[in-house]
Amino acid sequence: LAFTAALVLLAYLIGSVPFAVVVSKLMGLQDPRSYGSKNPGATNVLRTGNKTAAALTLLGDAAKGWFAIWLAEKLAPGIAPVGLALVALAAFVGHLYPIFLRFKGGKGVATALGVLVAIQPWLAVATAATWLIIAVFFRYSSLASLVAAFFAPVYYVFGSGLAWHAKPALGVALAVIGVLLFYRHRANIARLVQGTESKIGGGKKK
Ligand code: NKO
Repeated sequence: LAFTAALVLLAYLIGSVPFAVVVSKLMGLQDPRSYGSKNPGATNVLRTGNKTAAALTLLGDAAKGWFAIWLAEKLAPGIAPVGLALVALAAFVGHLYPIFLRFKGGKGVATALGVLVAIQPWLAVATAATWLIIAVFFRYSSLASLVAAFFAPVYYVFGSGLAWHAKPALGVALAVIGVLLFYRHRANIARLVQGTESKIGGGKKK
């Protein structure tokens, strides 16, 4: 149990690494917390116009979600599903409330994607495809994230959740992640309702 607690703490620290801030600093860009939505995330970094920086942010923030779970499975082979679910949640919460940014982090979309990759690659593919379809049609990153966050637990239940190897704890973790994701997007939701949310590639639409 102490070992599982250590893995959860480790996952939180890994999730806390803010790639939007790190990548921006390394590439000589402004701190993403100072412009646009002020969010340290791939979408906001894209508002600088630097697609490479945005892609690296997405990759880094997703990789840490995947890595935290991969590492836990490596260090504790046969870890109980509940333990793994807590590790997944810890990595995600680390991104939202990172110790390295005085607990003011991002919205967790990319990190959740990394968690999905570690849990079930096909689930990640289906959820990312959902994100992409909404993003292409509506041009709102936040809306795409919200729709994807809604469907990820649904896909899990209708996919592996109903199978013989079902791990209910992971399904619950995904649902909690989805709820937190909505909570972190509440300003975006207000802007979407008011019609003032900024579109992908559309510059600033006020
Ligand atoms: O700056 O407030 P903003 O407009 O930036 O940003 C809103 C945005 C914040 O998120 C990001 C990360 C963008 C990642 C894009 C690719 C994600 C594709 C897969 C989505 C997976 C969702 C997982 C849900 C699990 C429950 O939203």
